[in-house]
Order: sequence, then structure tokens, then C-alpha cells
Amino acid sequence: MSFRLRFFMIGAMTLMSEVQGQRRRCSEEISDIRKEISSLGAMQDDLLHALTDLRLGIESAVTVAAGSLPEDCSVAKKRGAWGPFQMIAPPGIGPRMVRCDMLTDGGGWTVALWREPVMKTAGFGERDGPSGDTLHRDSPRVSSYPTRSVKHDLSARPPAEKDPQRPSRNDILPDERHPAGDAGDEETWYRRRRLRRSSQGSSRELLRESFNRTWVEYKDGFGHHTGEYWIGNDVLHALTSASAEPWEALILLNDFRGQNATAAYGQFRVSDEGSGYRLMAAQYDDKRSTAGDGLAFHHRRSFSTYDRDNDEYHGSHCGLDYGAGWWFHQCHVSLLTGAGTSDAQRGTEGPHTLHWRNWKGEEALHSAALLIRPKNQL
Ligand SMILES: [Ca+2]
Repeated sequence: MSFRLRFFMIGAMTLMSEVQGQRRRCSEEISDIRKEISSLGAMQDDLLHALTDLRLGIESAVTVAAGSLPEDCSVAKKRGAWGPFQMIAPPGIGPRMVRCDMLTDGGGWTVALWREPVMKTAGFGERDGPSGDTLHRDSPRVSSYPTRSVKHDLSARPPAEKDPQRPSRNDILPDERHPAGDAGDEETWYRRRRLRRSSQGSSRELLRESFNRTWVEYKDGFGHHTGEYWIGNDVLHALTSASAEPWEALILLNDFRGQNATAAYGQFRVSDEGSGYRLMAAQYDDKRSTAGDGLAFHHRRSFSTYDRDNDEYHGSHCGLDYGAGWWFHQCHVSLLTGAGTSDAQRGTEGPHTLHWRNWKGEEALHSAALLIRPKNQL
């Protein structure tokens, strides 16, 4: 055997030995990996069981909590709560935070719709005002609290300065007094804090929530309870149809000059989804109202959105044309879900804006609210 052949054979045997060694190591590693996979599978099963237990626990806790929560703001008020934000559990609906009006016209109002611009620096979801809990902790009991004699004061904004483009001195308020003092009600106190903070180094740009939403969004509700929001058509139905007891509604309107108006309805109800969330807004109360009956045209109409045409206008789609969800007819007289305008856009007019034709034509309004409560709750 030549030296070259012998060298080749030794090399081949060494290589084979190396390959066999690596193969053995690979088999061992594969075996280890299989064991780890098996172990991970067991852990996954454990984790899934733990998650299931956790979900059941949370559902159980939510059920218990919902059972002890007030169904609406009027019940919360009867239990002694008076803060502007409350956790309620409408019948058949899970717990949710809403804004309440505990002062206007006897209070106990659940806010179904809130339209009010928010300063840019505050930002939705990043409120710098106190929470309802904070207000409740820091504030006096309702029995010692001054009640308002005026019908409402939604924005607490006095008439604007002569030059509407210039920031008004009222937007940077001089003090931050506790509501126990003589600063007014908690809404005003809250607003002062918010305006004061958000005015520091900020522009006058105002944020508005988009109300050009889908059917499902209007069904479930959207926005944030400390800003602009729609409570949800299912909630409106659940609250106003839960019993034979009638519900009433109060609409609050403010223009950009600080003027306000109201529209009171002795009967307010919203039907279920199957019948198109039909509106019942009757018994307009002339004595308590100054804005005109802007819902008469919408009485008994179904709800429409840009993706659901239930209006009475054949050949047209009001929700799509005006970018809002509403009880459109052919198409509307009032539109509280119309486009909100910024401070710089004050004076804007148009059928797509947040407006109440019976009061200010198609002039875009600064703020609006739709309040509801059981009629005989007081
Ligand atoms: Ca139509």
C-alpha cells in the first residue's frame, strides 16, 4: 500500500468517526429539543387553564360589580354620588363610565351625548382634570353644595371678546379655587383647572371627536367619558326601554358667543336595533325650552350612519352625505352629531355641522349635550 493510499484511508476513517460523533450529538440534541417541546406543551396547557380560570374570575367579578352598580346616573344620585363621572351598569349592558349631570334641573341626568371641544394640549385619553373620584374626595357633600338657579351653563364661557381670534382673558382663569369656596359648581371648577393647565404655552386649537362613525360604533358607543362621546344606541335602548317608566330628555346648546339654549322633552325613548333604534322624542316642553323643537322632524325616525341607510330620503343617503349618525328623515333639522368646529372656525355654517336649526340655523355650535333620566325620579 502506497503511502498516499494509506494517508487517504486514515483521513477517511477519521472523517467517518467525526461524522458519527456529530450524528450522535445531533440525535441527543433532537431528543433534548423534543423533551423541551413536550415540556412547553404542558406549560401551554397549564397557562391556558390558568387564563380560563382568570377569565371566569373576571367575568364573575364583573357580574357581581354590575349587580351592585347603579343602572344610571339618577340611581347613582339617589345613592349619594354627585361627581360628574360615574360607573353605571345599564340593564343587560356591562359596566361603563359615563358623564353625569347632577346639578342641572334637579340632576340625575345620564349624558347620552357630549359635544365640547377640548384644548389640544389636554388630548383625549390624557385628561389633566381630576377624576370623579378625586372630585368626590376633595369636594363637599351634595347637601352643602350650591345649586344652580340658571337652566344650565354647559361651557361657562362668557361672551367672546371683540376680536374673536384673540384668546379671551376668560380662557386663562385667575384662580383654581376649591369647589368648597365660592368658585361655583364642580363643572366650572373642573373646567377652570383644565383651561388653566391647557392654556399654558398651548395654541388655541381645539380637538373634536369624529362623529362620522359606523353603525357598530354608534351601537356600542365611542369617544371618552371625559371628552366628547356617544353613549351607544344599545345603552340608549336599554335605559329608556327597561321599564314602563317614561324617560325624559334635556338638550343643552351653546354657541361660540357664549349664548345658550335648551330643549326639554317629556318623553324620550329609543327602540332596539332590530327596529333601527327608532327615536321617540315627544312632549316638547315650551316652558322649559328656549331652543325650539329640533327633534319633532326626527320623531319616530330610525337611526342611520354612513354605512346604514335607514332614512326617509329615497335616492339619497343622509348619513353618508352629512358624515354623521342621526335619526335622519329627509334629512335633518337638528344634527347634534354634526362636525365640530375649532375656535378658529367659529361662524362656520352648513348642514354638516353640529347645529340646531330652530335656534341658530345652520351655524356651527360650540357645544351640546343630550341628557336623559327617568321622568319621575325626583
Ligand atoms: Ca335613503
